[in-house]
Amino acid sequence: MQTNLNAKRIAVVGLGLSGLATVRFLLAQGVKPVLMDSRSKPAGLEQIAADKVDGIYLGEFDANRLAQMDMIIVSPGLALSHPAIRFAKAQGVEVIGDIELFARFNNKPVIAITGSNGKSTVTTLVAEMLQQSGIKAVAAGNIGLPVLDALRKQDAEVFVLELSSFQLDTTSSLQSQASCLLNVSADHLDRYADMAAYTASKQRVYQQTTLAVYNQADPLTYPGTTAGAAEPVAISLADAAYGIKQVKGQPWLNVAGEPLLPVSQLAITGSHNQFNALAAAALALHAGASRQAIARTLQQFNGLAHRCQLVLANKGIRWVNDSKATNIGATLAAIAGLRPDISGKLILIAGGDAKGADLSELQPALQRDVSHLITLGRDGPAIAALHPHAIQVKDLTAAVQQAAKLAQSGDMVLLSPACASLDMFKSYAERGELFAKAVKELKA
Ligand code: UMA
Ligand code: ADP
Repeated sequence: MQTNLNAKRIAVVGLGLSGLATVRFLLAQGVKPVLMDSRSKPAGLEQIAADKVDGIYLGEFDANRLAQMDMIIVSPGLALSHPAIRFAKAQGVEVIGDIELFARFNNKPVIAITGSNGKSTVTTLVAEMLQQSGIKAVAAGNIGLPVLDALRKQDAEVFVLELSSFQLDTTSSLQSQASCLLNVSADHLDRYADMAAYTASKQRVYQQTTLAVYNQADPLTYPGTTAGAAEPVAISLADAAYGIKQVKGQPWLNVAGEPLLPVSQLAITGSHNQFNALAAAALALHAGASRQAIARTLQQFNGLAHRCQLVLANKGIRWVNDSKATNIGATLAAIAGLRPDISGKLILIAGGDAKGADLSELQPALQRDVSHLITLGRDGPAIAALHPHAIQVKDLTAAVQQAAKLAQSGDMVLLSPACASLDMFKSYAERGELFAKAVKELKA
């Protein structure tokens, strides 16, 4: 599907990574868009020559100006409930996101991946499995590379897209060869009215797909009416076509009904990562990857930075950076995945911006598995209230110093915040880097 954008009045609202990529794409199409951002100085705006566009408006959005457009391309970081955007929509202006624009121009196969947790891991695995099979796969979307920048890569043969719920909300014509909803747990409840609305947004990944990969253990991922006639494929940690099978007393990954690899040969750890490996294998196999390449990738890929990453092992104490755990589900997965492997105490550092989540879901795991809890940030006190031995500290360096006082040989100190970082840091990556730095300074 190709849309004729010429002669359309188009506004790009939000000038972050994806907004700037959208502007570049529109300019290449011969369109002069109107640019808007609520910030007074969005980073990177200097890359756009002001005389090439039809005006740059910073600060509060002008609803009347937006209402004069034919189309608004809105950034994922902006809520569609913003009064100016709602007003323009009510006047008949088409409101889409960069993924929708990509979908209207792309003619290559797409693999689409969403879920509350595990998206980046699965997206990276699928792209790697395809590349190791000699297929030029490009990973893009929420993982970092804006899809409209990816679209310019002429030699790409398959796009592997990580999609957030925000991106799915503004997408309606994306066709995918295979899609996957990994899991649904509370996240972004500051943007959605309730879990039902958030789940409905995630389910949109199954629109216009041929293979719907879902999580047998999570009914919220079951392909519903949006999946139409797509073939459903269940991923499970039980004995199943895509599951874990005992072969001569050893657990193996079973892929398409055949044992592929002993679990002990997986380079990533934790049961959540066995699940991720199986989901990635199902998607990659459908897109043409070979079983050998899938197995090789799983033997080699040892995880992305800031996801349950060992920063330092010193004096028998392991320091683990899971800064990417920005919601409760990710922290629960880290605790469940790592606890069996700890001989001593688990000391958890958590807190930040909980994005409106009900933090009490953390309580059973905190009380059962965590010996000491150190909290920080805006919602730190609410997490601290769930544990008898919790200490709220002023910043991450103080958290690391406090953990050092408590830790002994055999213990693990885990940064897995269950919260976004934005109340104290630029990003989860900055938070993770600062943690690693503070830990290494302890040793010095
Ligand atoms: N912002 C404003 N005013 C504006 C526009 C944006 O204050 O007018 C703020 C937003 O509230 C947000 C920040 O600026 O805090 C960035 O927002 P954006 O929409 O401009 O984001 P981009 O830089 O385009 O990055 C987006 C994704 N970000 C979000 O969805 C918030 C990136 O995912 C993605 O990698 C990138 O597009 C390329 O596709 C990041 C993310 O945090 C990793 N995603 C969320 C998550 O994973 O939980 C959904
Ligand atoms: P996303 O891109 O969805 O944020 P990542 O692969 O970056 O996912 O992992 C984010 C966090 O979620 C990490 O803390 C990781 O340990 C945890 N995680 C990864 N896969 C899963 C899964 N399948 N279920 C629950 N948690 C997971």
